[in-house]
Amino acid sequence: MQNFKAYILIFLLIPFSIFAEDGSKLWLRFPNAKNGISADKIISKGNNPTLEIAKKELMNHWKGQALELRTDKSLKHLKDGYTIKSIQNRLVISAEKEIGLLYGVYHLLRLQETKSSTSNLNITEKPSYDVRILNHWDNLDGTIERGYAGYSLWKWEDLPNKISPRYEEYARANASIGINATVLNNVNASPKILSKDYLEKVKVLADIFRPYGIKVYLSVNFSSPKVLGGLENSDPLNKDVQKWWKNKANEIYKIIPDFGGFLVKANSEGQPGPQDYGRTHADGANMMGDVLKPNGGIVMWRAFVYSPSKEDRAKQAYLEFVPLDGKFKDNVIVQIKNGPVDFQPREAFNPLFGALKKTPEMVEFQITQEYLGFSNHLVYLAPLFKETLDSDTYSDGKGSTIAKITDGTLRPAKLTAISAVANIGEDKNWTGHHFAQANWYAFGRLAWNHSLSSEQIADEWIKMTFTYNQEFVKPVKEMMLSSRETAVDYMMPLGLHHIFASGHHYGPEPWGDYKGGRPDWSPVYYHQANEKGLGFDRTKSGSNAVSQYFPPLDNIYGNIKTTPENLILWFHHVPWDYKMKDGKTLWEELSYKYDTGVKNVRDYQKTWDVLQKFVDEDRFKSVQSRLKIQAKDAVWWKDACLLYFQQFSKMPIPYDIERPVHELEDLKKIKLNMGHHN
Ligand code: BDP
Repeated sequence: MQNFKAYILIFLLIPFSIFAEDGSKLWLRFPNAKNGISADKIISKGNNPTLEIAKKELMNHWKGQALELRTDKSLKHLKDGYTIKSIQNRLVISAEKEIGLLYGVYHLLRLQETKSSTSNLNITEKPSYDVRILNHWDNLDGTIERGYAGYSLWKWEDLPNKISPRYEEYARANASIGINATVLNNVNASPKILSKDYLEKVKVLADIFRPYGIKVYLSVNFSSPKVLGGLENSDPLNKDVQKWWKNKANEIYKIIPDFGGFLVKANSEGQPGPQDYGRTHADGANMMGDVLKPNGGIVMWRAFVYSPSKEDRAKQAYLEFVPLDGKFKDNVIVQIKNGPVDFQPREAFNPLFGALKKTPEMVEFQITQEYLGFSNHLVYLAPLFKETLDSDTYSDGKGSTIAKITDGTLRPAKLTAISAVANIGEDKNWTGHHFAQANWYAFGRLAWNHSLSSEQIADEWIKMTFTYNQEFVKPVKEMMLSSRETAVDYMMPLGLHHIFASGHHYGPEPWGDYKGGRPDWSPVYYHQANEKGLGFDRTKSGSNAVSQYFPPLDNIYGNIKTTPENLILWFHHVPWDYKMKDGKTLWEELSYKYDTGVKNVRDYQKTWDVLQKFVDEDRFKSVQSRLKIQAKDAVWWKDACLLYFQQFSKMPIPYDIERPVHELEDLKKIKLNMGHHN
């Protein structure tokens, strides 16, 4: 009888353990059972909730040697970091704080899961940035701006009473890759988030995240004093307004003593801000800095500002912020998108990096694939993140990379930070596409250590998420590493940008013009195609955006011969018959790039299909069907762009390139119903 029951149990469990792979475990795919080491093999002092989590993780999952977890005040210089050392017959993890110990435990588990050696360890880890933060663009009604993995994880209606188990899973996943901060709500912020009711809900999340080392921040609406507080205006120099923010900050800190601070989108895309009252960004940011300062909070003030003016959109943030350099309080950080336009598949880096010499700067990346095929396309973003971080701005001489400007190396800063817009939603696998999990993972790993290579990060992720079998790891890694360039090729090669369908930004719409709309939201503004050529002239003869770069970059980008070809159409209006470095004309080069993009996606389909035996059925099929969409979309992009641009180049599509399968007129009729304003 006993046996019989056991059989039934096994029978019931088998389908779940072998076949049901919904991706919900992310890269933390340890078996559920407690099969780690026993409590007596872990030496530690004190009882602290974070330490308890660290011990629990070890007891559930660590199959190696006995351990000691040791807090050590002399390790303060490592910040949230830790050391792991093999000492005689045990492993000793030391850190200044308990959170460092937890990070050390996840490091060990990563070594175990990737089948790396855990003997003779002598590891020292120190994070590249102090604040490693996700920005959720989640609205209070449960929708997510630019979210492609379902509705928001935050169930505002249910909070503060009903608590989803996913809140803690979310915290654990972030802690496992070193993310230590989160902005819960959309930068297009509802003033309601600061109401008492909502703060009580936020408190519940903050309490759950705290033992995992994660601090909560909020996006705030600049008009909150007026809209929520009923004041006459929200002028930052109005004493009543200042008092309102002070009281609000105090109220928040009473409820959430370790509250991180505010993220602010002001005077951008219709959001209110200090300029509504003739004040500057510094006036607005400093007022908020002042009220948060007594409790150690910070302000992340976004530099993503532009308005429909005659000025090249790519120049506007620089023009507004450079004159304010040195005017910001010391707990204000200017948060700058990687490129000067908007999270395009490839942009030149944002010239504001390095240009603010007396103001701390931080990068904002976008993990959610607003401009990269949503959760349908497989695009591994570590190479994009690295491209930005490794860009040399020359601001303080050669070697002034964006990483070194923002991590405190070149500009000693009180606090350093790095952020990214999350791709997380309530989908079972969190991110829609299984491979989009890798982008969340990669952001966390790079925020912790920006010198890791894209390859190293992909390698870890694949092994932990799928299998460490090299027959799988190698081809999947190649696919991931080339995937960003592939997307650039089939969408916007050679520095083309923002030729997306307006509003949803999913498919191509190079014909999109601004009749009745805003020029700076229209593809023709960005590609400038005409009989002569293609591309945006940002040299001296054009918008002169090149002048915003430090020498020698201003000259390098200002000269068509020295501009890297992957940005040539970003900086120049290039004649159709211009000879590229490989001898092809611009038109031919463009055609081949689109074709390469399509071919690569077809190759990814083959790569994936032969790997079927290594992957559970659910995840295999899910990725396979999305690759089909990606392949179709790539052809759609290629046909739309080549057929449209051909009207200007009047040149034939090179002979050995696959013929278009669409009519331009049919493609122009496609109207996806995906909503959104710009
Ligand atoms: C753009 C998005 C828009 C955001 C805006 C921002 O299209 O939805 O609100 O950026 O970052 O990429 O504020």
